[in-house]
Amino acid sequence: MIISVRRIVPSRASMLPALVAGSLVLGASSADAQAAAKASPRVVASSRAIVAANVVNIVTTDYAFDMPASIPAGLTTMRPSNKGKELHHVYLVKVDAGRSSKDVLAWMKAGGPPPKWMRPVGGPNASAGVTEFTSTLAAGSYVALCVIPSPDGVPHVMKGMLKDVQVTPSTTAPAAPPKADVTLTLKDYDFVFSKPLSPGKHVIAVTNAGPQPHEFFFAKLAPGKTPAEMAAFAEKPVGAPPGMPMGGITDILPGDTVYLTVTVPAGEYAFICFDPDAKDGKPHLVHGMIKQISVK
Ligand SMILES: [Cu+2]
Repeated sequence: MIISVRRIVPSRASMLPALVAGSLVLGASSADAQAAAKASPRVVASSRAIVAANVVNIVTTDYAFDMPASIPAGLTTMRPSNKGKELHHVYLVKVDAGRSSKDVLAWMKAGGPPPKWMRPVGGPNASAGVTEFTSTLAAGSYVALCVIPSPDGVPHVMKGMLKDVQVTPSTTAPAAPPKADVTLTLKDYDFVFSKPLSPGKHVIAVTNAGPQPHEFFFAKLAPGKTPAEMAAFAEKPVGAPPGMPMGGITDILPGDTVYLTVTVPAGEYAFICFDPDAKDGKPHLVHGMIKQISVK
């Protein structure tokens, strides 16, 4: 079992502004904040615990999540690594008090519209390498599931790939979100980048402008392969993959913003949303939410 939740302590230089912001959030007086700003970073660090994102390592296998059952609320970075033969993702939903994975599974078996007691909050989409997903988690009950289908067409969740996760209240000041260098807006039905994606490491702020929930999956295309071929493979993974899965995010609701940290080599990429449409149930890619993007 490889399970760890660890807190990354920011460098001293980055700690001070975070503390001042945190003091205000916690309701301290502005005099306190000014005093804190004047104090040495060492004293500040010992007087209040200020942390960056919690890093949660998630190991996926066929068909299970190896991850902590309890994590503290606040800014959270999910770092998935896949030890399975098939691709997996983390589709995280917040559920009302008293609900659990049993209710989610019962709904999935029965079918029908998404229940009101369940709210998707995103998570890292399938990748062959390392993709980090960062968002702020409120305290409450959550369920992680994988809805990627096996070659037999059955989604992994139906093979037992779901897990209850409790997010516990945190007493530490909220950490600031990561600084994004590019923004990706998801909308009905398009992917809009704030600027062209260059080769290298990026922190992408992903916002859903709605009105429907959206996800995105992206893959580096093999030479001569198309986004349509990649989409077909993702829906029915048989034969040689037409590209390398790079990650993305699972469903988020309109108005939500999450962060994706990823390193992209130069090349051609497919960006795809598989979410079922609210009107006709067809995947959003059928409505045009599939795009080829050059990284150069
Ligand atoms: Cu899976």
